[in-house]
Amino acid sequence: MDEEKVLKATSGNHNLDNYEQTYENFNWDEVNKAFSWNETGKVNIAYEAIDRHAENPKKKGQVALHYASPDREEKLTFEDLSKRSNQFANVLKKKGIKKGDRVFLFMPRSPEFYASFLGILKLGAIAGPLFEAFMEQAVHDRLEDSEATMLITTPDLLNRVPVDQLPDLKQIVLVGDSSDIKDGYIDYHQEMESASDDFDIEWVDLEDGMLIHYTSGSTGKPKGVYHVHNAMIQHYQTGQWVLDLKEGDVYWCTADPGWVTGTSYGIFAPWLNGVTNVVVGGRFTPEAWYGALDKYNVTVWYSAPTAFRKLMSAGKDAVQKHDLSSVRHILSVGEPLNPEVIHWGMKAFNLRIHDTWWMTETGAQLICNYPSMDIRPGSMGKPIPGVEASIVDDEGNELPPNRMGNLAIKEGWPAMMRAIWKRPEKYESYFLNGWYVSGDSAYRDEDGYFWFQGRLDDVINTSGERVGPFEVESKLIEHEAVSEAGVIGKPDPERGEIIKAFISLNEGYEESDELLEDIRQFVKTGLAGHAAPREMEVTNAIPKTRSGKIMRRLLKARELGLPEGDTSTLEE
Ligand code: 6R9
Repeated sequence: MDEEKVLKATSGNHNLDNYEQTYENFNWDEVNKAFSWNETGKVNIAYEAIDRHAENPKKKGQVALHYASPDREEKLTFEDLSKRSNQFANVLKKKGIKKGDRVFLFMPRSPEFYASFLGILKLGAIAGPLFEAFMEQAVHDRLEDSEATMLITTPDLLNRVPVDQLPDLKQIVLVGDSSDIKDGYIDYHQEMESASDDFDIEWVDLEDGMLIHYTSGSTGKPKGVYHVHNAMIQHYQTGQWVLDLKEGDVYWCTADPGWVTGTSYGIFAPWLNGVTNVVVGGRFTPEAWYGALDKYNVTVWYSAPTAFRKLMSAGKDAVQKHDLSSVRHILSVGEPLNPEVIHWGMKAFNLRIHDTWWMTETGAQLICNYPSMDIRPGSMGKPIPGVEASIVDDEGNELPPNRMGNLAIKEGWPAMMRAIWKRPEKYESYFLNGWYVSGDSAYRDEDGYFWFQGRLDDVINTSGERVGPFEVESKLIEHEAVSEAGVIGKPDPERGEIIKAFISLNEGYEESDELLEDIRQFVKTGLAGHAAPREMEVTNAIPKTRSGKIMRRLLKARELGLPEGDTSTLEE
């Protein structure tokens, strides 16, 4: 490695001060000592995250949540959050919700979101957070597959919930003004007013479910990735090692809880560590984001390359208006972190940006850069202690350094998903020879640093959102003018990838700018804004396999002018 390119470890008092030594000696059982379940055998992640601090006279008055959106600002202490989530758990109990039931949340980030989410967990039910940007089809697929019996949403979003097509969905809680709440719906604020703030928490088993995150694959409907309370062991520990959280920190994770980053690291890691958490609602603007760092004196900041790239392109003026000196540690996740973004971070903050790699399925961080470690820009870092990572071939055999292959993790880390909801064969398909095979390709250098190469399947990563081409194609062909569609991710300097759609038109339709825009809008309103293709090309030959599968790999190769590879299965 060219020494000039390395960003040296930072000095100071870090929670993980000797990576190599800790890696050698660490055992997950040690983490149990941080929690009372070690003695009581009783577990609930919401207790460990919130109530434990609310019971502590020194912690209960500390701000747990600083909430800020353009039209609302609020702060809640650990005691406030404990009480509000108790109230909501009582509301759920009164409405007949039981342990194991799926309760979904489809609403913007707000104090009510966090109280509801924690209340669901306190009752032992399973929470399913959905992006507020989802449109009708996306909402339908997730509620149908999970057989959710209750949904918490807002009056504004209700028209995207196809209630009549969801036989399991029995109750809807609306968070909004009483005047907007029609008969037949549960009024959140009214119920909360009369609910007790005392609740006998449901003690569960470490292996009991708490959360389902839907994520897209390259084929088929989105998958329900199922997580259990045991994940807290890793959320807590990576909060220490990777986020380097300490007493007195103010932490901001910019991710929405519809994405796993917004739950594992937007809820659990900071609160399990008793740290003040900042949540910023509303749209991204450089002004709002720099403003939040400044106003709340954020010390530890977790975001994504797509956001850093936007801040980078906003230029110096935006930075200089703010005092960002409180920030001491910055992290990134979701896509490869470009070296030039790391270099921008050095200029704007005089800090290194620490890349972290993990997935919805892994539940928590696995391969990371640590403050006490040299950073090689472009590398995802090294596995956390307690986790074995490797590069394997398609048979599950480990490959030597510098060989590209499947990025794989030895089965059995604490936060690993425990199922794909109702699809055991899908779950099994992730594992090979004792390895969890991630679907990413990567290599490991001689010194143990991992380098990301790309997705092996066709999943598109646009501005940090994972979009399954299949979902977009399905929506495209629902448009009356579209007969066939093939969707790929096309490399883009700002968004990582953009969605490009190849479509063929039904007879009687002529290509025009208006028609293409109409089709784009159709996807946007039917699926989600981020799922709408930014580029579209009309073609009468979408390559498919003999069994009828669209060959996205081939579309992409042609688009990028790369060799076409094996086309033996191509339909003539
Ligand atoms: C947490 C999260 C997972 C996929 C993953 C990979 C990509 C995530 C990355 C990264 C390069 C990183 N990814 N972190 N690629 N460098 N540091 O992102 O979960 O939405 O399930 O996406 O994202 O391709 O396989 P999820």
